[in-house]
Amino acid sequence: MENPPFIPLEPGYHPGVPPEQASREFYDMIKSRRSIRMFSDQPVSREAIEGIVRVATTAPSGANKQPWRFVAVSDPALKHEIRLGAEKEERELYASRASDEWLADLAPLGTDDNKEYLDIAPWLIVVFRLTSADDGSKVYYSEESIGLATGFLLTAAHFAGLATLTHTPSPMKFLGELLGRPSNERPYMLIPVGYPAKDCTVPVHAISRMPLEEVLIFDRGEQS
Ligand code: IYR
Repeated sequence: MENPPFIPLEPGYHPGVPPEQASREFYDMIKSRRSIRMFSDQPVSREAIEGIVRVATTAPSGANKQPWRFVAVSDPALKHEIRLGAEKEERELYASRASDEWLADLAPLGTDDNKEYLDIAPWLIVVFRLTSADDGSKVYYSEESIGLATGFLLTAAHFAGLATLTHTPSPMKFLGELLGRPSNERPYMLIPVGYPAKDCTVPVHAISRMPLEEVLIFDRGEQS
């Protein structure tokens, strides 16, 4: 088989400081990210939304198929339709679909089926995962790819001073129908984007993170 074309790697980003310091600085930026449910109605420009989605599109993906679409909704009537659709599913989730164990795990978050923030946040970004490319060809590792792109988006939003929520109304099929998306697109996440309300609070439960020693293992683990 003929060799595929390659080009020299362009000089990449260099922070100008060693990786130990650069990663600390990045950590100091990202560690304050919180999922919030109390948004301000303060507007966010379309350019800002384009900016964070552009970041998401730089994510790696299986065979570079980029199996994603981002639908950005700011129209109040459409946001309200999304709210009604989400609340319909969530009412059932909280009333009967979720197991007792699930409900107990959610209790410290103080969530319920009221999704007022879907009206209030200036933008709702609906992330869709492609199950096949638009030309009908296959996509690969689309779950991994869409997760990476969404992570990039959340990180970019925080870096840009914007708050987000990783909302997954369950099930999410209604989003594809409401937004008129083709059948090769599966809703993956509904992400309200905006500024926090002045009196925004977050659940204490959601703040702590496991210590590095618990989640990072070098080689086969320290023998002490
Ligand atoms: N989708 C529901 C329930 C919910 C589920 C999990 I797992 C969470 O971390 C938070 C909420 C809701 O949004 O209320």
